[in-house]
Amino acid sequence: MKNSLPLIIAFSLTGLATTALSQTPDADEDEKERYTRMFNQLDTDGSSTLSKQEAEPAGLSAEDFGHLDKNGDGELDLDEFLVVIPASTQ
Ligand SMILES: [Ca+2]
Ligand SMILES: [Ca+2]
Repeated sequence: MKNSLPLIIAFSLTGLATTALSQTPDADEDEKERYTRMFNQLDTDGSSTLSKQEAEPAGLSAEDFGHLDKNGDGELDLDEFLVVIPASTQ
């Protein structure tokens, strides 16, 4: 008798293939990419959102977290996280 294998859902490494924007290096885009990479590194469980625990290593206090979590679902998605990018670094 053959067992049907249960589906293994592998969330690790969701290949977010961002197009390389190397031709027109935009400072803004560069920052965004850097923070996006940081976001992905912080997202240790690969849920595409940051829990409070995951955001902690980035230096976000629970209070900061609350401010950033605009929709109040207790997680930071990438859009919410990218708000931390300094508007202009002069
Ligand atoms: Ca996560
Ligand atoms: Ca949220």
